[in-house]
Order: sequence, then C-alpha cells, then structure tokens
Amino acid sequence: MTNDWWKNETAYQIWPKSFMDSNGDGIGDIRGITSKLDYLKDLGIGILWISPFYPSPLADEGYDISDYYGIDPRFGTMEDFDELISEASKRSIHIVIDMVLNHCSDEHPWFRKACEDPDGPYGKYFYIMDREGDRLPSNLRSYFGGPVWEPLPGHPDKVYLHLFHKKQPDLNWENPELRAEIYKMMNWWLDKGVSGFRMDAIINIKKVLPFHDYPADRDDGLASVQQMLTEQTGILDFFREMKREVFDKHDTFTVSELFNYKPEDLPALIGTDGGCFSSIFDFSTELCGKSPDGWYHAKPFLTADEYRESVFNSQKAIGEKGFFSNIIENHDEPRGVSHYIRQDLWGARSKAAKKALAGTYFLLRGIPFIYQGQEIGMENISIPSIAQVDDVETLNEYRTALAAGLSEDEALQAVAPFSRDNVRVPMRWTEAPDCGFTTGTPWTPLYASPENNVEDELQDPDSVLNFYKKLIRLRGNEEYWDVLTNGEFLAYNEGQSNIISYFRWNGICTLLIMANFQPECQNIELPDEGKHYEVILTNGAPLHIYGNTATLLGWQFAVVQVR
Ligand code: ISL
Ligand code: CA
Repeated sequence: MTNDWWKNETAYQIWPKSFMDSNGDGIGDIRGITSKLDYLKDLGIGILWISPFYPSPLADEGYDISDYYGIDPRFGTMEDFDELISEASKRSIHIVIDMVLNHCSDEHPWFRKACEDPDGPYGKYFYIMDREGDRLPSNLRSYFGGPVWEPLPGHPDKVYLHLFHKKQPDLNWENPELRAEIYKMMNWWLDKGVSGFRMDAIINIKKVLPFHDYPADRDDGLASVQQMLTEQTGILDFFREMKREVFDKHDTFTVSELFNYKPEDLPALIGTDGGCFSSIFDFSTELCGKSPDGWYHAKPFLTADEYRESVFNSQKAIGEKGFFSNIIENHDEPRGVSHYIRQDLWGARSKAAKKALAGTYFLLRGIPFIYQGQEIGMENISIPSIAQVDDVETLNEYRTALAAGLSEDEALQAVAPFSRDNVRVPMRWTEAPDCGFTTGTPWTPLYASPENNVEDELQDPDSVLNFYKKLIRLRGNEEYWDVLTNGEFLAYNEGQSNIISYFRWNGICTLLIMANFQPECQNIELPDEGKHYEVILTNGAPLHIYGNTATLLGWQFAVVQVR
C-alpha cells in the first residue's frame, strides 16, 4: 500500500549555493539551510527539495557528481546533513534530494577507471565507442552545445557520450551492474532518512541504440537530442525496476523531471494506481514560447492567454489520473514573475500582479512547488556583462546567438531573460548588499534587487510573502484541503482575454479561482444566478459581486466559494 502523505504538502526548492551561508565564506551551505528551517516551517512548507550538494567539480553547479555518497566540503559535512534531516523531521518537514542519474562527473572514480581501462568493467558504465576516422557515432547536439561525443582521455581512438556538458559523461543504463550500484545508493539515502527524490533529466537515461544520425536541425549540422527521445521506447522498464528495487521499499516521494514524455504514458508514470513516480513536473508553460533555434529566438515573457492555454491543457490532460507538480520557476528557469506576467503592462511588477500569478498556479490541481525567493516576489536580475555569467547553458546560448548574427550586446540582451543566473543569485534575506545571506562576500557578483526581501516582507501584512502563507494555509484548511487537493479542475470562461479562471470541485465544495492579468478592471459573469457567492481570499482589495457579475479590479485575484 502506498501512502500518499505528500498530496497536500507544499514543496520548496533550495539551491544550496545561494540559500544561506553559515560560515562567512560566501557560499550557501547545509547548516545555513538548517538555520532557516523555522522560517520554512512558519511559511508552511512540508517538503524540501535540495538541489545537489554532493562532491562535484561544479562544471554544471553540482549536477556533475563525483561521489554519490558524500557532501561537498563547500556545503558542509555528513554530520551537518544528518542534523538537517533530524531538525527538519522535528518540524514535520520531509527532505527530498536530487538524484542525477543520467550522468556523473568525469572526475567520478567510475569514469577515471573507465579511462584507465575502457575494456574493463567500468568501461561498460559509460557509452564508449571506437572512432571511425572523423565520423562520430551520431550527430546529436549536446544540451549545452557541440557534439555529444568527446575523445576519451588517453584514448584518441575512442569517444564517450555526454548529452550535457563534456564533464558529465552519460551512464550506461543498459548495464545491470550500473543499475544495481545506483539502486544501492538510492536505498542508502532512504535508509538515512531522506523522504524521496527529485529525478534529474531522467527521460534521457534510455538511449536509442545503435546510435545513428538524425536530420540536422541547425547550421552546425547537428540534431537535437529531442529527435532521439521521440524515437525512444522502453524507458518504462527502467522506471518499473527502480520502483520495485527502491521506491516500494520505503514510503518514497518521487518527482521526476520529464520533458518529452509520451502523453499515453501518464498513467504508467504517475497514475494513482501503480504509477512509477509520485509526480512529475508540469513543464508545459516553460516550453511555451521556446524556439528550436535557441533562447535568442524565444519569447521573453508570455501573455496571460498563452499561459492559460498551456496550463489548462495540462490540467485537462492529467485530470484525476495523477498529480502534477506545479511550478512557475526553478533553478533552470527565469523568475516566474518576470516570465509569466506581461512586462509591458502597467503594474506588471506590482505586488498585486505577483500575487495574482501566485494564486493562479498555486491552486491548480497538483503539488505546488516554490523556488527559493519566489515567495518574496524576487525578479530576474540585470546582467551587466557576459563576463559575469556563471551558467554553462547561458554561455552556450550566447555563443549560439552570436553565431546567428546578433551583436555582442544583442546576444546578451536576448539570452538574459532566460539565464539560469537569474535565479541562482543569493536569496534576499535583507536589503543589505550581502543580502543577509553571508557575513562575507557572496560567491557571485550578481545580485537581486533589494526591493523584495524577507525581513521587510515579514513585517508587511500585504506582502507577497504573507500572501503565499495565506495560500498555503488555505490548502491546509480543514474545510478546503480536500477540494484543493483531490478536487477536480474545471476550466471556466476560457474565451475572456487576460482572465484566468477555473473551478475546483469535489462534489461537496465548489471554489472559483479568478485572476485579472491586466491593469484595467473586468467584469466576469458568474455561473448560475441565484447562487450564494462567498469571497474567501483576495490579493488585496475586496471583490465586488453584484447579482451574478463579479468586477475584478486590475491585477485582482480572488477565490470565491459557490454555495
Ligand atoms: O530537455 C530539456 C528541455 O526540453 C532540457 O531542458 C533538460 O531536460 C534540462 O536542462 C535538464 O536539467 C537538469 O539536468 C541538467 C542540469 O544542468 C539542470 O540544472 C537540471 O535541472 C543536467 O544535469
Ligand atoms: Ca558557507
């Protein structure tokens, strides 16, 4: 029997390097996280997903792991981590860790041994191929640019596969010994007391073999990995085995990062009856407005109508088959308030607009995730020069933009709205130059506006922070938790531009969620005249309802109970 204890929780993602520094070296750490557990408890968080803290050369900020059983000394010690688990548990907070299983670091002993002896057992942990002259085994383009093949160190006649950075060699999941090693490691963390995993880039673990070329989709003559994933079959076998060998042995919460899954696989992936994972992220809105050419061709922000269409399609597709995890940002995406609110509209950066977006995504069916700083309305940063950029993906997209003919300045302007650095700057605990994040000098020269900070927002009853608290309390409220957790999602009034409205309904209770994503007020016709409407939450001013017409002020958000 699986116990879905996680269904009604609110999750919070921590990117440890920038959350809180406990020892003044300018780098966030585990003890910093522990020191903020009371803050997170007060916010109402039940699940903490922590991005990688394992030993890593940081070629991709920790998503390149050189020891799956350790803690990077920059972030602390295993004792610190054990203390975090036990302090979190005292506060009923579940720790979920990041499992990066598609690849490890090229500095992991497995890869080192594979380089020493490619024909030995560790050679089979990776995809190592003989090179036939100049021909590579396939023309796939790495997610971070260039071919996915790289000469194997010490063996110029061989190449190895890396779908991401060349310092992230792909693990060979076809090898049962590798899989057994991975399951052992996952069980070790569960035995230690973590409650679950966020599964990184997990769709990529199944390759289409034998490797072959695909039609080139850019001038570089290479083809996107997506083309291979479209042909992929058999990944569910790996997931089912993982569930059997790991998840089923504990009461594990798992949330997977799965772009490009096949819609018909949803029940097998997250079906309430026997799905492999507890949940997967709904990335529909993140994909909306993107371009196969790269960031320089993508839309810097979406309109409310684009956002609604995208997220409603997902909600309709999942129905009650399972639970998506809903986000407006994470460590790979820009700030939600800078991306999902039309920045050219008056009031787009107001507290009301930010709260309208918060309420809209938060009450969808699924598990709401908050990324550090989102709860205080942190915005994209300004990036004065490419030299200050840390993120490998941004640097690659910048090169792609230059190759497409943009000037240096244009290229920077084009990639800045998507840079992962936007969300990887220190958490704004205070308005001070050190952000209240460190007593030393922050590890990055980039920083977010002092305007949105925890210290001020805790004092201000109308802050974005206090609105998130209200949303979390509402989802936990005795009267509404069931409708907001298990209740159906029903789209409402889809034709009205800049309005996003939907019902949550469980047969007993009906809630109507409405938001106006524009500065002008708008009338919304409510269903069934004669019903009684009770406003249970707004993002500021009271909501006016006359007869069956609700008048939403500019950027107004409201939750109304229909009786
Ligand atoms: O497939 C994608 C989009 O269609 C990619 O965005 C990809 O799935 C995504 O970049 C994977 O991200 C995760 O793995 C990366 C790491 O850099 C990211 O931070 C992580 O979230 C490699 O481990
Ligand atoms: Ca530190």
